Order: sequence, then C-alpha cells, then structure tokens
Amino acid sequence: MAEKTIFKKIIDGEIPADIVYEDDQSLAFRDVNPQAPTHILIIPRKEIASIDHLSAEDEQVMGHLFLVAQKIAKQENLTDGYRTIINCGEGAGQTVFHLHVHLMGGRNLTWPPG
Ligand code: D5M
Repeated sequence: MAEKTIFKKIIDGEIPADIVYEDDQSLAFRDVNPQAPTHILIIPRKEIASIDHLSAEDEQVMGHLFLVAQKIAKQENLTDGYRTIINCGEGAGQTVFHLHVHLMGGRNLTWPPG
C-alpha cells in the first residue's frame, strides 16, 4: 500500500496540526510554512491526490471546500480580501499529494503569483 501523505496522517490524528475548522467532509489547519499572516490549508477528508485525480462524484466536496474557505475567511476577519490557490502537479509547486486549497490573506497580495 502507498505511504500515507502527511495530510492523511493529520486526518487520522497521527501527527498534530493547528486545526481551525473541521466537519464530516473537510479539515482546515494552519500551514507550517505560512506565506501570509493568515495561511490555512483546507482539505477534503477523502483522499484525492490532486485536481487531476478528481472524478464526477467529487463535484459536491469541491464546492464544499470553497464554502469552508468563505467561512474561515470570515472567522479570520479577512475583510480586505483573500486568495484561494490549488497547486496541481510538481510543475505548479504541489508538494503534498492530497488535494488542498490554500487560503491566504492578511497582507497585500500581488499578481501574478510566482
Ligand atoms: O502546499 C503544501 C503546503 O503544505 C506547504 O505550504 C507546506 C504545508 N505543510 C507541509 N506539511 C505540513 C504540516 N505537517 N502541517 C501544516 N502544513 C504543512 P503545496 O501546494 O503542495 O506546495
């Protein structure tokens, strides 16, 4: 069997994380290497490696992740705006192959990202 990803270990409670939100479909925790004052990762409990691995049955959970992002943005008081990012594949900078939405805010975010 393939090695568990670090995020699956967080879901299974095997390693600690600074969890800010959870429900039956998702989990959100602070990024260990924050790139903004607020930098939170929102993940599905279901193991999906990346956007490339989505199937039709994942449509609902993907929408759910963005409603969670909206909720956390309010919770974190990101009234000046925020950014959501999903890196897909190594060339795009994906390092953990459990799909995750980066939620970043609390500073002026420039465009385009690097
Ligand atoms: O983003 C993967 C992100 O995951 C990256 O910003 C670091 C973060 N990370 C890695 N390990 C942990 C743990 N254990 N807790 C919290 N955050 C973590 P990517 O889009 O794949 O480059």
